[in-house]
Amino acid sequence: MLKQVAVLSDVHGALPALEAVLAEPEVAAADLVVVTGDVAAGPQPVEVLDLLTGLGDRVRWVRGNADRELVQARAGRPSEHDVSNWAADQLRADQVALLAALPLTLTLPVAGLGPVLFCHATPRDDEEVVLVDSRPARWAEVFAGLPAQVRTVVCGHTHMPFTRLVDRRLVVNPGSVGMPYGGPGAYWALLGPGGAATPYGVRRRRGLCPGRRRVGLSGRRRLGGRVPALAAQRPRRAHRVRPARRPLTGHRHRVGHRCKADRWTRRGHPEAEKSQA
Ligand SMILES: [Mn+2]
Repeated sequence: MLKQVAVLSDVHGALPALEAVLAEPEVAAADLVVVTGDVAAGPQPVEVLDLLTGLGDRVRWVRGNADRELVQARAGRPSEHDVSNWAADQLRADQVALLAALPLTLTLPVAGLGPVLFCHATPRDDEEVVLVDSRPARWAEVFAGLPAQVRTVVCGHTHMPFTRLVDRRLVVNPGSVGMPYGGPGAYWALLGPGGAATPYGVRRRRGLCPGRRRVGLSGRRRLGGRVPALAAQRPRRAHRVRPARRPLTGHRHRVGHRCKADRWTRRGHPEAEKSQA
């Protein structure tokens, strides 16, 4: 049974952001780091994969759609994203083999949560989109094949951090380490009781963003069957605003990468519109 699991999603080849998150004391102290996909498609694919593989069995991996696209690009099927084709060309053969062998999902026991399923987009697909305000029927459809004992699902892909109770499950999206949605900062999540003030947190990294905000469930007991306050939707400023260093979002514009989730959310995703109707 794991006590603390740090979840890092959607690193997208952003080495400084990954280094910053790995240096967070709670991440360094976690029993395990789970990387939930889209690790390498970005500006520093080789360095990011080398840093994570260097951590050995402290890291467990799940495949994202962008990781799959790198493998496909190397097999002669180019991605629609130029940055993915560029990143695929940079990778060593052993790194392509690593990405090709990644599983779609991973289930691990975490203290206080039981078996936790980790995936990139959904448990059944690496690129379909569910959002914090997707309808309950949509979530039920997406989770239809899950074992009943899986009460917690962690997914990434949309780069939008949230927690939600739906389909009798706790759903956690840690947001993105390397390509944050909505503002600068590297987002990650910590699962499990004890340690920090929150048993589960989604944070912005101090020093890489204008301020540090802490959002998440507000108490350990809240994971034990009570409905958690969805504080993630109402970020509360926990520290004074500090001057920004170079925002991490800059790399997105330089390399011209824009994932599907980004396009959808920018102009209003059909799923979001439906759920608001
Ligand atoms: Mn992504």
